[in-house]
Amino acid sequence: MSKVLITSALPYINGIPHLGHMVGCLLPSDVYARYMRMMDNDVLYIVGTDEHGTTSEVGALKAGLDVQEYCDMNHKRHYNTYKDFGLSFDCFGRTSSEQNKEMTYHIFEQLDKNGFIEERTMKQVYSIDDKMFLADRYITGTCPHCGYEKARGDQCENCTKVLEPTDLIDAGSTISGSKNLEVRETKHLFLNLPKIEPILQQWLKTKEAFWPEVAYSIAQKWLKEGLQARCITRDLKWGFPVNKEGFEDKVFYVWFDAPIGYIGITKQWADEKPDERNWKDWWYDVKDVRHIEFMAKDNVPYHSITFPATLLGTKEPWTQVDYLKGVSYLTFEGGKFSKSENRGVFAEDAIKEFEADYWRYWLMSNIPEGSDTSFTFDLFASVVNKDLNGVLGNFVSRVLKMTSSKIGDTVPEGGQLGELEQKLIENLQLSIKNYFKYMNELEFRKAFAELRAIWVEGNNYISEAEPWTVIKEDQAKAAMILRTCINLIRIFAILSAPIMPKTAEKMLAKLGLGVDDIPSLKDFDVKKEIEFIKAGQPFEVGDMLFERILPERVEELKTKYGSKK
Ligand code: B3M
Ligand code: ZN
Repeated sequence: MSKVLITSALPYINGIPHLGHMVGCLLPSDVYARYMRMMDNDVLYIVGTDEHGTTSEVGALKAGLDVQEYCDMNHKRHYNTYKDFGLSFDCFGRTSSEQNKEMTYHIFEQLDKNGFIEERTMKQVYSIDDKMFLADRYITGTCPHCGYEKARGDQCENCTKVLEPTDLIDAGSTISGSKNLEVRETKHLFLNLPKIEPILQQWLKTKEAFWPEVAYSIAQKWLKEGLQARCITRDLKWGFPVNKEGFEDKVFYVWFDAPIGYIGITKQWADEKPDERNWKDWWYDVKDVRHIEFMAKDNVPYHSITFPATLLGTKEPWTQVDYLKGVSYLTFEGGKFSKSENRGVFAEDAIKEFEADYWRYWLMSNIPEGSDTSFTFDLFASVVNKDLNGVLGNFVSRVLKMTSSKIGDTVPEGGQLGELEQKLIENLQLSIKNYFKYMNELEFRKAFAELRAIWVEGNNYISEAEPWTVIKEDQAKAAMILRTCINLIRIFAILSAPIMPKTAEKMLAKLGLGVDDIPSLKDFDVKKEIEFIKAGQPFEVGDMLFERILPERVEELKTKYGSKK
């Protein structure tokens, strides 16, 4: 059994997750975690909320709560949403935990001891009207590199270049809108990235063959531009107070302790059962762990450069990322999701419209792996109607209804697999091999196109085998065909479980089976599985698996979620 450590980027506590967040890191990490478990790996899947920074302070202020209360409340809200979406994390932790504080302090001390931390007096933007230093994302202005007018003080979303707030042209406070800003001097701590660069370069070389193009090229682009020391402290109240003399009134920058959060959350998980679990088995001086990280593309520089450099700078044997899945953006009808403009589908609302598996399937089979992808209700409805209701749902209901009406409510007896079934097995063997290959390579679009092709095989088979005609002359043969189709339902359920866990459960339940009956995928052999369910097993026709989304409903949804204004 291999150990696979899976982490999703930790969503900001103040953000309301929309479909873009779901597909950017949360869903792919879950689908992969489920698949890796089914492949018999020892999986640890970590998610949690990223809680520090000005955004939380401002969010709490707006909500009229203190920051801790605000974070407690939102942490639960995030947790519930992700549970509703079927995320199967082992721990949903928090970057503000005591465990993470301990890790952050330790890592900082090591960096400092090794000479990678330096003090600098710097100029920082102070908002006179807001009476506070404005951190990073609370300053917007024009990007000096690409001219984008809404660039944030920490990074330009448009060209992905990392910025210092003072780089921005015509900057203003996003809290009050005030341009009454002045630059004041303040003392801060910096992570000396140029000094760590040689070890980082060496480490990065070992990753070229393993990282997807998107991630590796972003990392290389960053290196080419030249690394600069990064400020890792802030003049804020909410955060971990800096554990260094003279800096106690400052806190660590949110991006310093956020990725350390993966380790901190693992410790939270281990602390729940100290006799059984040890965080070090996953993070410290271990050779048998493969670490896969999932994130949206704007997070790639931090995870391919800053965080690895932070860990390398400790000169301790930390587990580093082995594969970094960077995902492009999902847009909403070609534009941005915006809560304030009531535009786009947010995860909490999505689940009230359709069960999680509708979204899981659409998002994962359309995941923006290459360029950005646009969500539209027309596309959504067309995929649900064609793939889920049409190809998969229709097959299941057709097979069970036909068997029930022509023979009865138990799996029919008689006949033996013939030539057509051999051909079916061969086709499935090939498609399943490809499906597993793409899943192993984290090529989700290709994987789910293959899954769909597997369902199509079932439809092709029944059309060709024509049990409704055969039954008139050869009862036994018709029974064998329908039995084979019922076995296909089980096979489809098993293979669909990583992307549509609830649907898989429903399909199995129709056949009197539960999720515990799902076999390992490791030695999955269609030849054996196609005859797994024997004659005599009772089944239930039940409801259709998926509803059809009618044009009127599509129009309603478009109006409700701001597709048309
Ligand atoms: N919260 C940024 C984001 O959600 C940040 C990720 C932290 S991962 C350690 O885009
Ligand atoms: Zn830019």
